[in-house]
Amino acid sequence: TVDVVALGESMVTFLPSRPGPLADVPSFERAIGGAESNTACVLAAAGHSARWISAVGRDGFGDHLLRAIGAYGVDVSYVRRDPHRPTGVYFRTAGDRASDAHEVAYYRAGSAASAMTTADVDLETVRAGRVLHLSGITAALSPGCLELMRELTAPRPGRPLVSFDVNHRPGLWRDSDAHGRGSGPEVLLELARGADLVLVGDDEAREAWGLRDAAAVREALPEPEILVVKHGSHGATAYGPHGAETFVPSLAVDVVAAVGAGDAFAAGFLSATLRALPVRDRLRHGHLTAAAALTVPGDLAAPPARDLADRLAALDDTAWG
Ligand code: KDG
Repeated sequence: TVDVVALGESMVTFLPSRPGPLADVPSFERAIGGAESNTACVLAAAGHSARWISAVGRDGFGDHLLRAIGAYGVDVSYVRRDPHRPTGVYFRTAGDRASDAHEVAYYRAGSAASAMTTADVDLETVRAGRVLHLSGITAALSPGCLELMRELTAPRPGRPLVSFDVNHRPGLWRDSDAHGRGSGPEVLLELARGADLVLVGDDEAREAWGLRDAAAVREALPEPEILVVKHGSHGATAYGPHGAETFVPSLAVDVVAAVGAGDAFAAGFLSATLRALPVRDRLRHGHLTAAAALTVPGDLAAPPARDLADRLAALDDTAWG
């Protein structure tokens, strides 16, 4: 059995050659992005078996994504090639380091991945791992993708551990009501309720659901066995069964770009979950892996070597702030 299956859209990402607003950036460098494949890449780099399921166009960008994600050791053999629709791409600015306010320009409407449905994705393959990692981005892509997300988060005997990173992207939900999908926040809450592990930023919870603190998020989301609320550079709190609550501070690093840090955090947390480590260590592995992503301009950074990460995670509380 493969450790982790991640399903979601990946895009060729264009990173700016210099800071500033999109209107002023003269050139971009090609990289790869996609929250779920980012998590799969980091897990594969950390020594886990990982599979990414999606669709890409029969175009050069699709070739590049398969090659680049495959090069991390992720199994890309189940990614569908769509002869009629293109691979999605997006451009972004470097943003300002402190607030990570960056501009994003997506060119993904009508993409191959947005056309995924329960009918053309092999659900057995999607459910074949120990963990199925999903994110709220997929639900925003199209009615068909939303239906797929509902199917994968529905209760089902013997299903893998379903991990759901809320990833609220307001820009992708703009016309959702008009398309009969409900509002983004409503849908994200509904999907989160069906997952076993939910990861959410306190900023997202505030923006999407108007929930002011982590305890309020747990109250609104009592169903998942584990709920992780991330407090940015401050730390993260995990809520477990029977009211268990564990807070672990973040590592202090000089942030280069925050994009991809959430995906890396998920990978570190999942890696430690797959190894059945205690919750405190899962959070610590999340922070260690996120720190690697925070200190590079792109989404993806190599995670710390497992031995080193285990040693750092085992340090006593004083070393962890
Ligand atoms: O988490 C990083 C992602 O935001 C990025 O890679 C692009 O998947 C992406 C999205 O839809 O925003």
